[in-house]
Amino acid sequence: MQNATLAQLFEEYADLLELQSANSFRVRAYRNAARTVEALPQAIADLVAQPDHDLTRIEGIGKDLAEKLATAVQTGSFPQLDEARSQFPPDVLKMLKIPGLGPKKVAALVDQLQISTLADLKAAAEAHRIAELKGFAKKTEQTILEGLQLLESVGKRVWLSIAKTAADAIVEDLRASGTVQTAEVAGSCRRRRETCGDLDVLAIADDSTAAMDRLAQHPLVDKVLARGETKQRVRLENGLELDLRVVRAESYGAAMQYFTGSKEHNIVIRKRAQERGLKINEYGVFRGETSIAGATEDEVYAAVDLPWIPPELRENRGEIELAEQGRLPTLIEVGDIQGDLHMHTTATDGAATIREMAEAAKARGLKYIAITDHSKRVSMANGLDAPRLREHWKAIDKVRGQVSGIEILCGIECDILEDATMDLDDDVLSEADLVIAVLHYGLKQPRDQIQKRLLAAIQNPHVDIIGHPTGRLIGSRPGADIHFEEFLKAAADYGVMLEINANPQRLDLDDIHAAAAKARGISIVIDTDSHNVNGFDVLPYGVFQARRAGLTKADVANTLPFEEFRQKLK
Ligand code: DGT
Ligand code: CA
Ligand code: CA
Repeated sequence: MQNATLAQLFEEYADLLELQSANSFRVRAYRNAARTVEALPQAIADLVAQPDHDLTRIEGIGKDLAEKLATAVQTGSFPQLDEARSQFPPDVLKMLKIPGLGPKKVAALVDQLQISTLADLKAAAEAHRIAELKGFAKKTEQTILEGLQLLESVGKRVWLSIAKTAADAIVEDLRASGTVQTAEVAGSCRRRRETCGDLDVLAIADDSTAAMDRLAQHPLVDKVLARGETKQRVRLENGLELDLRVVRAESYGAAMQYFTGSKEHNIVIRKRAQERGLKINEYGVFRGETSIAGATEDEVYAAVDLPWIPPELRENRGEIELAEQGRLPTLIEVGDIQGDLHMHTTATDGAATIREMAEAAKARGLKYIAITDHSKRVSMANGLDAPRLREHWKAIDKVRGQVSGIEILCGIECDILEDATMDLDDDVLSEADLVIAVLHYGLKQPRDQIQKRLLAAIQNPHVDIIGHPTGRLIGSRPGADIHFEEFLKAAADYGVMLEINANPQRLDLDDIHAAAAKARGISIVIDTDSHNVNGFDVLPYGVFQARRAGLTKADVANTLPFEEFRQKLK
């Protein structure tokens, strides 16, 4: 159990005491305890693990607190907290987080309106039953409804694009402010996981005050949730929470390594340290009391006889073995991508013309693109039938003469229909330079039917790529139920490429399946699926997912020069 988790228990206990109208001196004592615990450099759990530990030797920890801490480390809670919890409905603590709802008001809502869940609270506010209570204003109902909305977004994982955009802005501001020597994001965001639960930012500074003040003032920061000597937790206006940890230069590499995680990766690294008679933590690598590494991650990995491991691979999925054998892949980089094979124009649901898309792609350094508008089944996107598609290709051919320095392929994103036939006939598909086949409808069909559809597309002599194979939308729509082994085997047998769709909501294939595709020698393409000229900007997210899959430049077909890429098309 981490100190931060222990601190949360004491905060919770203080909240519950307040709800019970306990003596304010007692409440404050537990809030102070939470802060003390949070700010401690050594892990309480480690201290408690020592046979002759005495927590009261730590300044600010008395006998009562020491006992509760030891119990909490061992059991995850302490009896007084359990007792207090049992007196209130579980949602009550969440109600306290709503701005404007202090313990007195929440207690009144529970007692007088028998509110026990957030749903009850919402219903009461909407029915204007709250304004009728003594001490409540009409305005409070509105505040409550807004607060409930915010609560819904808190604690939810967000797409990497949202997390990383916020983290980058904050890190850049800290660096530019001169309050830190350097700052970087760690955690899942640095590992480029497809979603982030919260943000973890590390900074070097001798004095944390200025950096923390700066963060508190940042326009993206909505509220400071907690502040200690070296750590500050804030809530961003989008509901995402961010931890800033200020460390010394000599610990920076160790802290980066520790807080980048993943936890699973770190467990193995820590074990390697133990095997070498070393101890590793967020402050450094130690032999006895002596620090032998900590300033850089290179040093930390070297101390356990490993080369530096790219953060995207740190999931304990075999990267440590590869590192040990000197076989870590040289991961693909955004700059390796030369072409983009999936995009839309005004012919269907895109916002830009063929020419605008071609020029925007060229401006971003791409050497070739495929225009792949929808086929007719996607009627709400004005999908193309054969005659319109042939006209569209003529228009593309015309743009080829107008925009130099970029090759443009006449493509189509063709639906694989629910009955496992293709939305367009073979004769028109045979005229395409490039065909992406996709599932859009009937994603919930039984596995056998989904499989039949995918296999039919793979076996179609004109299909080059299966686009966003599962059809999932991260956090909102599960993907189709695919028998992956069979699917990958067929793609390999028929030489069909598989897409990593770079749209941060899709990232489809995901890291695990892209790694499995690589293992079968399948070529991957990373596409943006752009619907406007700014759509190209999501490319890095596709590359991040490819890196998490361990893909190199050689594994990704659209890193090839145009002529070589064209050789791969049917
Ligand atoms: P998230 O926030 O859920 O997207 O995922 P992470 O990986 O960012 O996790 P987070 O924010 O809880 O912690 C950041 C890193 O700190 C995590 O990847 C590894 C490290 N860490 C956190 N808790 C522990 C722990 O109990 N033991 C160890 N060894 N490392 C931990
Ligand atoms: Ca995190
Ligand atoms: Ca965190």
